[in-house]
Amino acid sequence: MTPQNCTLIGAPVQEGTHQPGCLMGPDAFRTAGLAQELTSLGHSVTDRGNVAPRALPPQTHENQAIHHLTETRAWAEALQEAAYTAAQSGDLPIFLGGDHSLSIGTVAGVARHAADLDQPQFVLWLDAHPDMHTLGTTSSGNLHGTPLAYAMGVEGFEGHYPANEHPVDPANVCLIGIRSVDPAERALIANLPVQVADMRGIDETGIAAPLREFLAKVEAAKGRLHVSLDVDFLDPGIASAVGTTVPGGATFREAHLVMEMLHESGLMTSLDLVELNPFLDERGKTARLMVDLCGSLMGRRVLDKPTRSH
Ligand code: B3U
Ligand code: MN
Ligand code: MN
Repeated sequence: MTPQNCTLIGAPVQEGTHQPGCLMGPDAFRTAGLAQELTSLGHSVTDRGNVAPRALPPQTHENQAIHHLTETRAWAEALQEAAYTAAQSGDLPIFLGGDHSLSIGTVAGVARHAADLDQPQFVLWLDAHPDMHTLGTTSSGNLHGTPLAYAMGVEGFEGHYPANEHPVDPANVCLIGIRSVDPAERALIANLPVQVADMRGIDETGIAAPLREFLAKVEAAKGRLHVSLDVDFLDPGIASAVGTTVPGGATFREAHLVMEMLHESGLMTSLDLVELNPFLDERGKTARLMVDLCGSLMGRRVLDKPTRSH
């Protein structure tokens, strides 16, 4: 295993949701021993502390449901810059959320670096939700429901979110774990060449097949891979510390398998850990599970020989 230099970047953003608590996410990851887990696997870790949002003048949108638009943009600008700088260093940036609106900044930031390198940017979205609303379609007004649409350059953010200079090609996006989709997102998915593995498909083929297919595409294109892991990708029975629990999520074993396959691919170049709400956690159980999954993602394995017999 190649040791990596991991950079932890805290993004205590919670304005993208209605429920307070994600603000405590970065410190919960630290308390649950993320850095220690990574160093025990031979990696080096630099914790850069938390990013602070920019100060911006107030802005509004005609969709009255939207809340915290100014704050979301302020975080997006700061995180885009932080992500770009971290990616340029050549280290592995790990963004500690914070709700999923932080990916408005992180994906655009790493994609800017991929464009500098003239490599295609790929995104793996591990989530119960597609997070593909625009400012015009969100009815909850929770902007954590918008980052993937923005990342792909979908229209509907102009003048409100930062200009997205390097949108990710929808053909380079894969969503796994999807089981709660709003009508506007359904329409968008139908019209875009994104790869989607919903739970119905996963039940039929297993979780490895769609991931293997996607990783093969990333490898063939010599792409860079951003992984965005939402706690609600996991089944609420094993991960309850999240604002929107959706039944029927990834099991403990499915989630570890995804992490192990990602590690074996050697393709991941940046990572978001989002939507952990420590205020809803039971004695840090979900935080510790997320750290445990990061262990598998970064090289912890059951045996020191290939698992498969063929
Ligand atoms: N699609 C719904 C629900 C949702 C999206 N992301 C989360 N929940 N975590 C919405 O509010 O946009
Ligand atoms: Mn999400
Ligand atoms: Mn979600």
